[in-house]
Amino acid sequence: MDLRGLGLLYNAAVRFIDESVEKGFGDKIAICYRDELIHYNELQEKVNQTGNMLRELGYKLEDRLLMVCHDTPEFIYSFFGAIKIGAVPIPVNTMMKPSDYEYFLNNSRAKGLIIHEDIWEKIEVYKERFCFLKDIIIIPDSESEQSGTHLNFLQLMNRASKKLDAAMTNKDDQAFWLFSSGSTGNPKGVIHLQHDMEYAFSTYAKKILHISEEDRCLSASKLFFAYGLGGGMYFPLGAGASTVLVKERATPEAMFQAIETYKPTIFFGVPTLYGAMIDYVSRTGKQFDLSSLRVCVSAGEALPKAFYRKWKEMYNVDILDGIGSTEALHIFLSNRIGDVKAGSSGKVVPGYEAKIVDEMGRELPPNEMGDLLIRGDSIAHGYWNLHEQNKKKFVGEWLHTGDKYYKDEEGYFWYCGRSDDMLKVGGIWVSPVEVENCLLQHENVLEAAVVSVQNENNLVIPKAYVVLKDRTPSKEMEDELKNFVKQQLAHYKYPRIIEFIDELPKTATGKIQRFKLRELLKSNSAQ
Ligand code: 3UK
Repeated sequence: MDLRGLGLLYNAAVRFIDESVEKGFGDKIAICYRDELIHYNELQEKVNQTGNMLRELGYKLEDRLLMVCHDTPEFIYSFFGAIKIGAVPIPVNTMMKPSDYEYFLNNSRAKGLIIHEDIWEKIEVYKERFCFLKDIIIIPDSESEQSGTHLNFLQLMNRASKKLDAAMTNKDDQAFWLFSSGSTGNPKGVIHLQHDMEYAFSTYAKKILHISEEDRCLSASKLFFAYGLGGGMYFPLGAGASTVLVKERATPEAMFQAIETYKPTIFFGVPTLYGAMIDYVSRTGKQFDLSSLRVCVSAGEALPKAFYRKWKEMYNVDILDGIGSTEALHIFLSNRIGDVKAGSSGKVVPGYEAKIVDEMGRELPPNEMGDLLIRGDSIAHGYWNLHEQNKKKFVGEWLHTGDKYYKDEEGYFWYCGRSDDMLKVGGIWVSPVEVENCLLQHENVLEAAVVSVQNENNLVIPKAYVVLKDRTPSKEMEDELKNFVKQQLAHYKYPRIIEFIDELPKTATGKIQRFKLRELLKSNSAQ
């Protein structure tokens, strides 16, 4: 009996992998990775083998697995293999510090960890602190390698059967979690359901990108980000298209090279990367052939108008700026091919609704700035174990994005900033509190406050105001503090600018008034 036919059962791995094979894409390329080309038939087999490996290890419906994986085919095998047996994969950022993984593991209570070998080597010393962890499954550089006392992903997977029946999940079962950063510094587990990827696919990917089996996608944003998960994985797989995976950091050079080698038709980047790519070309004078691209996407933070124009002039292709979030899963406001208002986030994506409200929740007329709320069926089930925050963030059918926006008379949305203190640096969240707490651990630092400043392209960089204990400010101290943060936290979080001051503005209760520092910045830049 085909249980899928009953209409009750739904499994995202069946939808994104098995159905692609059933639709006749079996001999088409699903994944390009280095010099490997993986066809849909083989992808299906590997996903089944991974699912069987996990089943044999005892994984069942609702069991969680943390994934700390680079962008390699094993990411995709693990993600869909777990989902197919009803287990819940939780891909997380590969650039974090050991204590962050301790938090992810203990907060999620994952029983299993699938991790690339080089990252495991960095966190192995902390393993006694992982309270709920049972299995450590290591992805080695090659199959023959020993993985010590731990499980070897490649050996176990290749031994497992290539046939696998999906678990009896339905559309509202948990499928996967992602972690999203909060202003208090603690990441929140965002629970996504089996139907969420299909919703984002059939709205944004189909109606805005018009993705088809002819396409080939390249995402600079890594797969563990909600943005990269769509662009680099379930958008192309859902359409019978191909994805290009790049394990290395998305530098301008690496991206130009990947575009020339694999000739993608859709490229997903963040504003800082577009800026760096434009800059790279003007600095080196090198020419690249980007003629395979039919559309580029930008998200993560607002795309400066100048980048849109310059890119169009250089490569004659549109960059579609769109806003998405981990909670919404993907992009819900976007510019369209042939309909771009540079500097805006575009219009509402079909399948979503948006409204801008005042503090009382009243909808505002055009051109008035307020809080952006959205509605649509890819919005997460909620945060894991955060009852109070859930009540504020997910209100009825509406998601409070935490962003300030206004809508113009033509229906285009214009980003005006965050309602909290969080910073988006290079498209990735940075919590000012976390960076401040780190600076405070330095023996010479008395007080610290981190705010965002804009660089010459209006992109956000973190700036720290620091009060030193009794040392006089110096360039050496500035460099020392920057290096100190780089060592303690993920690299991208360090303050690019440090200013030493005598005292920080505070409330009567001693809370740092970051808004006063921001005002100070504004008045300084106006002078
Ligand atoms: C900000 C933007 C202005 C905004 C994401 C595409 O960025 C993504 O998810 P995150 O959870 O962050 C969400 C927040 O980032 N933001 C994102 N895009 C834009 N601000 N213009 C933009 N184009 O504050 C939003 O609330 O990391 C992006 C797809 C999936 C995603 N998860």
